[in-house]
Amino acid sequence: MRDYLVGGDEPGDLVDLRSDTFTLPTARMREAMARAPLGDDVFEEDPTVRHLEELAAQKVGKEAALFVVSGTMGNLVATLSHTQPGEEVILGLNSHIYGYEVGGLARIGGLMPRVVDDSAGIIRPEQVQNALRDANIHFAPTTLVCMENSHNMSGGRVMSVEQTKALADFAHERGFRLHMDGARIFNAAVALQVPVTELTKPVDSVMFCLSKGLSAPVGSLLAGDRGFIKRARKFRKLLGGGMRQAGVIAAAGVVALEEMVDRLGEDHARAKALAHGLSSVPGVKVIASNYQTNIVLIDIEETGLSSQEFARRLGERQIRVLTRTETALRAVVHRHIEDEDIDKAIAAFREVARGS
Ligand code: TLP
Repeated sequence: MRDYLVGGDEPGDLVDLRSDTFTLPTARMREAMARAPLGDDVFEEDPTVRHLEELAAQKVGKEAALFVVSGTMGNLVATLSHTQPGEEVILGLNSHIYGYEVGGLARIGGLMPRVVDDSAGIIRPEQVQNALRDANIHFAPTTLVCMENSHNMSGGRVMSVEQTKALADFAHERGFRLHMDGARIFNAAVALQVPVTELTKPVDSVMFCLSKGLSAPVGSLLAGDRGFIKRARKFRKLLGGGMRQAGVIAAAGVVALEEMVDRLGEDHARAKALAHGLSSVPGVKVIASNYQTNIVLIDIEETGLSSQEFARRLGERQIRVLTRTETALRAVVHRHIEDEDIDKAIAAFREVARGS
């Protein structure tokens, strides 16, 4: 039994590459959760939540931070706090906010999305420029730009400090704000070997997740200046996200930020090993050949199997992945994936690809 499993958790022989969201809390997280001092966080009286928010703000170089239930809630609260209904938001066609957050931007925010092509994982100032239109009575005014780092749908690609600064400068020159969906911003910082603040300082707000590679069971943070976080706190309440003794879960988040960032490089190294190994499997292609963090996209079209069927056959061999398109799969490496699991996964891909 692997050390992160306690009675009742899933057995350890499964290689679960579906997402880093499947990571279970560490023993130190469970201890911290049991010991955490608590209070009512709607009254801002939970000392553990306050500690987590202060630590988070300091980690990403912002004045303040807000603990939210999920990345989806953090992004929604951010877009609501930056805008008024009826405004236009520029964001990537493949971004999580646009494609995977149930349309909250439009439905709850009353916001008009205008998309640019982020299939390479980045948004350049020229693309935003091309999406802009002159002031005209017909148009919804643009006030916000959203970016994503690392970029999930392109296979975890990263946007550099220079690219982020260029986008932020462009947005600010035009009076727009820039929000970063940094669900995996620590993966990006580790991959780029830069302090995370270099990536987050240029943006007006950043959301990042504790519950992905950092292994906390629940929660994300939204960080920005004090006025922004004050508005965000109100929107979090509106959405039903005012939690009470939330220090129980925030305690795990503190451990996540203090202890789990530096090890992300191990996941990246194993993702590379997986990508290299899969490249040698006939019929299998690793899509984003410059995969940079913990996500690997795999094209299996040449095998003649649909991605659903390929994933099902991998599942029979105790390897779990998600389908990304009809012909592509996604594998995400995280703390529960060890070297032998990478070997097992490559061997299973080989078997399924050759139809044995
Ligand atoms: N991503 C999940 C799924 O929703 C696809 C995953 O397994 O990758 N931003 C980005 C870039 C994300 O990848 C995710 C989650 C979120 C936001 C939302 O976070 P949660 O799941 O906490 O709402």
